[in-house]
Amino acid sequence: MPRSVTALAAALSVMLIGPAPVAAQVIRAELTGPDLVSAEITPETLAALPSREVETSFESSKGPQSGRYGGVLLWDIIAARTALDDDLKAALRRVVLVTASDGHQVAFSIGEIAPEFGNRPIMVGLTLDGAPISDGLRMVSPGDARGARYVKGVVSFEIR
Ligand SMILES: Nc1nc2c(c(=O)[nH]1)N[C@H]1C(S)=C(S)[C@@H](COP(=O)(O)O)O[C@H]1N2
Ligand SMILES: [Mo]
Repeated sequence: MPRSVTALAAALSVMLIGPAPVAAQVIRAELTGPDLVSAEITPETLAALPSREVETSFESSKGPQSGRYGGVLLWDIIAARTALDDDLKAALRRVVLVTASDGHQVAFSIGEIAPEFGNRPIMVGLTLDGAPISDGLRMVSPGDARGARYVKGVVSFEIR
């Protein structure tokens, strides 16, 4: 078939049946930990928890970045899905190891995020400057001077 005919056929099929559907990205991460049935963390399951917004800025290898992230406090997720908040003194030994799809890992400590201790507003981010973050859950670590803990594409939270 001449190229122009092929191009016309392709153009016609887009007009008639629309562009090929792009598979919607499934955004989900697994939360695991001691004495815990594993829980699924998705934008839908997070919608049941209080959301908040925070202005952030950090330094990166690409220069300074700033933005307004919306999301849910990591502490609120842990308090809702585990019993760690029942015995805070014992929980202070623990960390939340966050892993991304590319293998990037960072830890946040329970003492850092617990409201009665560090009270840092570390969040699981769902929006940036009001727009949904479409490529996965993003950690938000307000106050960090550098961006390494703003983990993109989180696939798991392991309380250890
Ligand atoms: N999954 C993943 N998240 C990541 C990184 C990474 O390598 N992998 N790099 C971090 C670092 S070092 C910085 S400075 C910021 C950069 O954020 P940006 O990609 O939005 O500019 O992302 C952070 N999040
Ligand atoms: Mo970075």
